[in-house]
Amino acid sequence: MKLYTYFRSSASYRVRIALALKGLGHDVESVSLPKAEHLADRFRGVNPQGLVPALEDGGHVLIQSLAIMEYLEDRYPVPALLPKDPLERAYVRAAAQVIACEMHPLNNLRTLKHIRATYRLDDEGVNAWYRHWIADGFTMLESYLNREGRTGRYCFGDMVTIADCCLVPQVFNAKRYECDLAPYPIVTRIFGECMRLDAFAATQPSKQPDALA
Ligand SMILES: N[C@@H](CCC(=O)N[C@@H](CS)C(=O)NCC(=O)O)C(=O)O
Repeated sequence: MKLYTYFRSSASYRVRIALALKGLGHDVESVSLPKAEHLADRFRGVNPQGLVPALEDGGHVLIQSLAIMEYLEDRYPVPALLPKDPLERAYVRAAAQVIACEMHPLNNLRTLKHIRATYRLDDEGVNAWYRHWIADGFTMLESYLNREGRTGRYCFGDMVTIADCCLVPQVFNAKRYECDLAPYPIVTRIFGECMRLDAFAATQPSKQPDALA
């Protein structure tokens, strides 16, 4: 397997965690977002969307971190990152999608570049936008996790799932932009629990070879 990744990419971090949890060794190719390598023809040949991550397995290229994690779950089911019960699976997928589908796209690099250029925003304006959508998303996630009452050490009891694989990278992003996380005690507690696990700690942005390069 080969993972196309960038150390600061939270969508890539999700997949790095899932691969680590499942103990799946893989080659790594760094695709630098600041150098716009993701937009070059070479990488668009891998992922026409021009987004990281992408995962090659057995000559097939997979894109979209949620689809990649579901593929890994189907292909390499142990240890499981989704519960068996359909309602429980839907709960875990919903928590993952609040982050990956509602929060992340609004604060993605291309979105930030677009609002900066089109609406002539300065750093302060862009940061305000960023923090707004972090607060909006984490408020939604916190109240969902609270209402469902299914959390334990992690989003789903004491089982690590794809919801945790999404939650941790999003908290990293929020911390990078100095967002106030005090209003989200469940989210931050789960973050702390996950970071005690090697699969989350060893794959974090600052530990990646391209961060150290
Ligand atoms: N929904 C996609 C999002 C992928 C994505 O947006 N990746 C970001 C890095 S986290 C990226 O490549 N951004 C480049 C850009 O916005 O130009 C997924 O989950 O894989």
